[in-house]
Amino acid sequence: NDLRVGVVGAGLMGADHIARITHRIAGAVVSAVVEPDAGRAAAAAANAPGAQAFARIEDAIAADAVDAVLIAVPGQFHEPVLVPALAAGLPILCEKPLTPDSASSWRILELEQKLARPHIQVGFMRRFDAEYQALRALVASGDSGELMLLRCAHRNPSVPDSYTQTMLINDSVVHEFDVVPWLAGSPVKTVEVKYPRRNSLSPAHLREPILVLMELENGVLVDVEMNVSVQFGYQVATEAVFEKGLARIGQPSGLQTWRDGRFSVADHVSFTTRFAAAYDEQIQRWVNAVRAGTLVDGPNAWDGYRVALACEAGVKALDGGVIPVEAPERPAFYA
Ligand code: ISE
Repeated sequence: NDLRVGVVGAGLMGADHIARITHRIAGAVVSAVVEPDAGRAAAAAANAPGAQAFARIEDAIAADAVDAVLIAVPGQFHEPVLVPALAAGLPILCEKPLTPDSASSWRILELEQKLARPHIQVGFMRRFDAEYQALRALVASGDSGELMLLRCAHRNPSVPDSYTQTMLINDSVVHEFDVVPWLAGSPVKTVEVKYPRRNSLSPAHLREPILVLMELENGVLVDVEMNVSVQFGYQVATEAVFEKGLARIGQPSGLQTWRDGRFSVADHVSFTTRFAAAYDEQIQRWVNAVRAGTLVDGPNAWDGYRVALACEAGVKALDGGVIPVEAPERPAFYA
């Protein structure tokens, strides 16, 4: 039987996941779309034939319309969906972040631990990108010697006016706070933020780009250029510096053209295409895990909590200083 997925939120990511599940994922259907905005709900319904529409997750659960929940509303609305979904014992794929801060993430961990096993996977899709996986395997193999530095670029063409200064950390660098420890096999110990000259093309209320410096427990140093007004397109790239060599991921790999005396390579303009294959892999593996009864195959709520702690340090670091990241003991439940 196909897994009946209820998608909560039919905005940019929700609509993308609805189309993905309907057209590209095996073993699952979108059985419910939970979206109070009628226009968005109608637009999403076109990609989810047969899905029921609900205004609230509680109604979808009461109607027994879903076997699993995919949460794609903005982060500040995750907790009110996670709570009833956990109470109903449903498996959950929750878009990043788990919740907006560590206190609310901790509350979710406490609720989840009442169940027999972890039910929440967090949508840090970079872990499913083939190049990120290859780089992680290279680090783990030791073939190039020890990893010493990671140089990360995270560039968005532009952001809407609703994007605030703290979102540089909570909405964007949040991805590096998940994927860097996963790549390097070591948690973030401290965070610092430096400001280069401001981009005059940034929205007036933003001071960016920023340079985020992380020191990991194992001594690896990481710099992240977080730039949300780079204009030309969307780019997420990493260079890893090892004792015996270098590795690079995220280079433009689109159509190459030669014309009028110029050579060019197509690059992405949005994360929806840059990470399309990673999103597909993430959702397919989650669906497989839920159908197999293991429920989670990727970053879990504990990872989401650790990222929330790193983000809190990152937000403090926006005001200066080298800020330590809290390092709590992992409950056996998440081992
Ligand atoms: C957005 O919310 C994402 O998750 C993207 O992956 C990231 O690149 C972007 O900066 C965020 O705003």
